[in-house]
Amino acid sequence: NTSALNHLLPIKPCKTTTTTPTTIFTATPEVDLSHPEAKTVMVKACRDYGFFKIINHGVPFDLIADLENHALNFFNHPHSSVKHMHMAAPPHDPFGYGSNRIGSNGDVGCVEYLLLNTNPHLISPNSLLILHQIPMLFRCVLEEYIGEMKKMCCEVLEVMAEGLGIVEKNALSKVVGGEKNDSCFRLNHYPAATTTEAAEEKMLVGFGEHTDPQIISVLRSNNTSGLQICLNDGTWVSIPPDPSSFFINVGDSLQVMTNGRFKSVKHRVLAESKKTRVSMIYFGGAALSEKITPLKSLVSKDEESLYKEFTWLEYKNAAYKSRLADNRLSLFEK
Ligand code: GA4
Repeated sequence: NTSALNHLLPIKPCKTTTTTPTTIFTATPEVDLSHPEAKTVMVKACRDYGFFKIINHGVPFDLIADLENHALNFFNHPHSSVKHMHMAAPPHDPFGYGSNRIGSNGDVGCVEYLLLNTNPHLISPNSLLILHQIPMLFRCVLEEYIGEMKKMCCEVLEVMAEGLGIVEKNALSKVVGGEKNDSCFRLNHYPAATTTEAAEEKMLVGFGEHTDPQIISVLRSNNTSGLQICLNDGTWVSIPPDPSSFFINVGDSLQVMTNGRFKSVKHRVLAESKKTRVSMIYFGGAALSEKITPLKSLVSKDEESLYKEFTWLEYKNAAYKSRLADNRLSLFEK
């Protein structure tokens, strides 16, 4: 039975695609959380794109650089014991170390990653294994960074609630800031495209198109291009890298909580660069038992929910059974 051993094979199934060069998007909305107009800019960005960036955020650059260096160090060691342990890890736990395969349903990408639960109460076996194997210093930096990301997520969601005219300041932030939040963290390492691929103007699919199932995602990458978002009219645009800012994606859960006012942004990573790309993403998720439903304080009494009732656990289970590019929310639309 070869399929049972598939996850042990060190494969390199990088899909290549030749696409016409994508337009560079120069209109990424910029939000300075301390600016009085932050809430207005943010809400408009969430409606128009489901995407914006946070500038002047106050997360120490040294912490960001430290984490990036630890990540590079890890990924640049092909014989790391963690990687080998994970080649043999059960395929049904999507957490831990992975390369080339995304999720468990056959999606592939030219990426190596570490995927970890951030809530110690909700940690999967593979997440735990990783945390026990990586150097202590790496783990400390990781924990500190994750702490900063949780704070940032809450701050963003507070400003957002205010912008939406919701009186309860923490109506959104309490969902990801709660004790039982099911958030996760991902370090992605995209190798540079080879010169042959570059010469042929082929772009490697690093991470195929998808939306994030959670509430919001906070992404930081090094100074390497590759991230693209899909605009409402279906065109794909490249986001110029900005290592000093954080990019925020609206996820499916927030689309539901705003009853479709905000759109979860379809995005992907195409390696079009001659440089290695490193990204670190915090996915702010609700508690498993949380009902993902339009906020009462946002919709009027006679406005009907566009979605069936479901909990984050139900949505997450359905999402993890889907393929990366699937429209996961359509299963829950009324
Ligand atoms: C996309 C957002 C996060 O990276 C992630 C991904 C998860 C995985 O890599 O295992 C999923 C993907 C993501 C959505 C659909 C399913 C699950 C891969 C996949 C095919 C960690 C998440 O929560 O959902």
